[in-house]
Amino acid sequence: MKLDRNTIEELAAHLETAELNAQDVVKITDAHPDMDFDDAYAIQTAIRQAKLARGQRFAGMKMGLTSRAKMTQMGVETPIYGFLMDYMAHGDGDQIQIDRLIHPKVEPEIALVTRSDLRGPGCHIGDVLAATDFVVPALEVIDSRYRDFKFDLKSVIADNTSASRFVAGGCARDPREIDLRTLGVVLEKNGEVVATGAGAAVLGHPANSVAMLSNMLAARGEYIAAGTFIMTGAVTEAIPVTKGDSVIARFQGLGSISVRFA
Ligand code: OOG
Ligand code: MG
Repeated sequence: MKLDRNTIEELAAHLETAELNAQDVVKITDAHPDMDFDDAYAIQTAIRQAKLARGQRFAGMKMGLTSRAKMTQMGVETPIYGFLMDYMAHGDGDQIQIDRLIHPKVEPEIALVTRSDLRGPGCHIGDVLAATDFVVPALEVIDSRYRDFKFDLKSVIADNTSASRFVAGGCARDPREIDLRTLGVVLEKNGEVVATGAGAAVLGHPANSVAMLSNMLAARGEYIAAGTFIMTGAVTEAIPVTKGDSVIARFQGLGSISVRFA
């Protein structure tokens, strides 16, 4: 760690204020070029603690930058993780208020819910499949608090990996019954196909993303508890949305999710 406790708390408050006021800020590594990855996750954790202290509830975990499409789009090379809270959740068919967001983008994701604890290190795809209760499609709305969506890895980790809103919907399926690698995904905006992909885009298999999450958490003495909802990361690049846009994400054999931005 390179930053002291006060600076970590200050940066957490700075980034959370940007989120809650929907006002962008410059990336924090500009003023703190020496900060390291432990500092970045400590800032993210401080944001999570602040939300919990205000009575909001933990709703799950997310992996980010797990596909080549996303790494290329954002110019970063390493998967990262963040957390989800209850107020970020929307239902299938909902309207999402865009005025509360800065410059949102949508991305289709494959999510799962665990039925037993998952602990790294050494967690692999077999452990994840054995611990998975069901797989469910999801749509993430990311909204970087950084100006023009420009950041480096440490800045985006501190900013809770751009987490903003998410929708889980469609059909829940047993991961043993479907091949998550060949599961096709189609993203449509205002009736036009804007991105397509398949589950294998996510680290070869979306369950690998959860194994990686469990191993990354283990490095901090944490684990994935039974019953955790986990989004495994965008299958395609993220697509910007503006007021009035309708979005549908279709998942082969798992149904679809639609939202409108109002
Ligand atoms: C970082 C979050 C990436 C994903 O699914 O890859 C992410 C960003 O692109 O702003 O959530
Ligand atoms: Mg995502």
